[in-house]
Amino acid sequence: MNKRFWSGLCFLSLALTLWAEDGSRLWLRQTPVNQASVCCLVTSPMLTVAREELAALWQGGEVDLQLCADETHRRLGKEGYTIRTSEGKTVLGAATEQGLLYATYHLLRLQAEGADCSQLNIQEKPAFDIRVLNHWDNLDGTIERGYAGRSLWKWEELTDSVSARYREYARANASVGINGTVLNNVNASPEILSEDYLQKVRKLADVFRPYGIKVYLSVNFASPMKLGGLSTADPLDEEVARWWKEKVREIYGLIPDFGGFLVKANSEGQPGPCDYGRTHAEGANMLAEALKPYGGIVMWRAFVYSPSDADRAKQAYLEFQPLDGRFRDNVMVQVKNGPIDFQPREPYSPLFGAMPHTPLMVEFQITQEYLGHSNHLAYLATMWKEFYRYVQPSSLKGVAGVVNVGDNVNWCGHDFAQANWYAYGRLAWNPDLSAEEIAREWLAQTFTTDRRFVEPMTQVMMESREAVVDYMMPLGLHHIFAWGHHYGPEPWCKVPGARADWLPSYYHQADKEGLGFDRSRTGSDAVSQYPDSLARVFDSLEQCPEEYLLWFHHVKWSQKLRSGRSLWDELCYKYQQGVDDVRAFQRVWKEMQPYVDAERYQAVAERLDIQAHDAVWWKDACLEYFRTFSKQPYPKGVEPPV
Ligand code: GCW
Repeated sequence: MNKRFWSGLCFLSLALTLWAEDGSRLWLRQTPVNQASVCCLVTSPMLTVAREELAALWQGGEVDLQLCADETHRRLGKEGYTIRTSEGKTVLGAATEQGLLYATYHLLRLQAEGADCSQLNIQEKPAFDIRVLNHWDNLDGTIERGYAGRSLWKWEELTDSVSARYREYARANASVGINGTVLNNVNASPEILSEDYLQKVRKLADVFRPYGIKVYLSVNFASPMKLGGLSTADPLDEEVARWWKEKVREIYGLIPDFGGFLVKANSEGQPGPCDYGRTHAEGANMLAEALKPYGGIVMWRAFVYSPSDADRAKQAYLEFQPLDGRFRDNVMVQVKNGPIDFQPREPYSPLFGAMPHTPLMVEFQITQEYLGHSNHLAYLATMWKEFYRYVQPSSLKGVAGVVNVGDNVNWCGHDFAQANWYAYGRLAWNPDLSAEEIAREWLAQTFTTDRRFVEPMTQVMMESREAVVDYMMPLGLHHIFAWGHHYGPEPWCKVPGARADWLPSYYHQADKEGLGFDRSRTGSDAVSQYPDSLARVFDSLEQCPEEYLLWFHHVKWSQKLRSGRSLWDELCYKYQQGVDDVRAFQRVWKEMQPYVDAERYQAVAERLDIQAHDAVWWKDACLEYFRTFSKQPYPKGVEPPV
């Protein structure tokens, strides 16, 4: 067979690969043109990555990578950078290699979006030093709350075989400025600290290093007992402290730039310092001391809810706020964005702002545990921006995102779920970016720069999370999910022997008078955990933002809301609105067919069908159930269940 035949075949298979679009390339879809001339006087693994990316993809002529020690670049810190056009060349400058890597991805992003790159003058610096992903991946390959296949980490193949996806994963993260990853579930197996697993972790760290990604591990607080054979894990026991110091020394011997530990302690059955009558601070500080000489940190989660009968929304605050100022400086307390648990909508957790002497991190959930898993299109940047309306980014040291990736070909299950991974990274770098501009840039890179696609789909993305709130839990309702899997509705759920605060009736409090959890001053008084000015607003039935109404108040069915409708009617309209919105998304998507490859078009269309079906399911189930209390008919314009 001759050469022409083979090259024809190669061309055909390339064309087929491009045509059979599989979503695996995420937002990094530029085709190599190999025409840039890249100048960089220093060599290192990280700069090799930057240079190769530019050499392959950049189409704007000569580009210069410069390590700079001047005042401007020193002020931009260890990850900031500049991008300038100077004498016809594009010059990337930074005080560090990592800065140059980020500058590289910034420049390539501009090109991919179709921006004018001929006169650039950019200065960037991340808002937070710590921008990490949290994987809830178990060592057996399953993922807690993961909806995109099994874990990316093929522990059984490591260290012999290193999957090519590890590099792609690191590249995707670096392209949006994520600089760390916690590899394993916070419900942590002690095994992760065994010699065997640490060798595997080291392999991953080696792949991630040139992309500026540090590796962290979740640790089980009882590891000294379960792995080390000690009789206690009491943080004040000298032998326990020594065990951790030894373990940390071993880790840094393998991974010199290891990031540190993430700990879920005394929460949902996990061991912790309180088992020995010690505080969270005592537990965290013991680990922090072991990590300190190496520059490592402890991220100590505040997701706790004691079996006390206080309103669950108050419990993390009650347990952690009194510990303010008692943590070592390399401990970050990691607080979920809301006081309960990643609901479609929650007010922010009152711990933010209440621990001024403790470095805090916010934990967001990128994986859609409570937002339709990877079946529903829900763009979450709008939710995270809502958090920043109340919480100053400058009051935080870092951000963590419970990520949605698995080993599915398209990483996240739903093609649009990739946008949440992307947006998480972009907002971790700069929380001032708008959700809308992030949606636009993601769409342009992931699908097409054609405005006829980008504009309507930006609109869909921007409305999508509110639609989910409307068809699942409007007006401040929360946690009326089906038991365990948290996918569908189950406001009526009863599980004999279950904790009251694990049952939906605890949260919705429906009765013949009305609906909602009374957290006002005359109720559970959760409002008082907020700063005075806000506490007053949340406390008042008239002033409370309606999106939080049933979170803070038990409201009469007949109560008139701002629309002039009664609570019951408004509730019905909101559920209907959610359903109508998803139907509108379906219609828009149909019109997008000419701009999208067949495979992704079909995949998204199928998921929108599921979402539309689920929206009706939620509406019917919730309204029929609440109607047993309200005893009212469906108002005009709201479809009764069939
Ligand atoms: O959201 C809840 C989840 C648990 C999770 C826990 C946590 C990892 O339902 O699956 O456990 O929160 O954040 O620790």
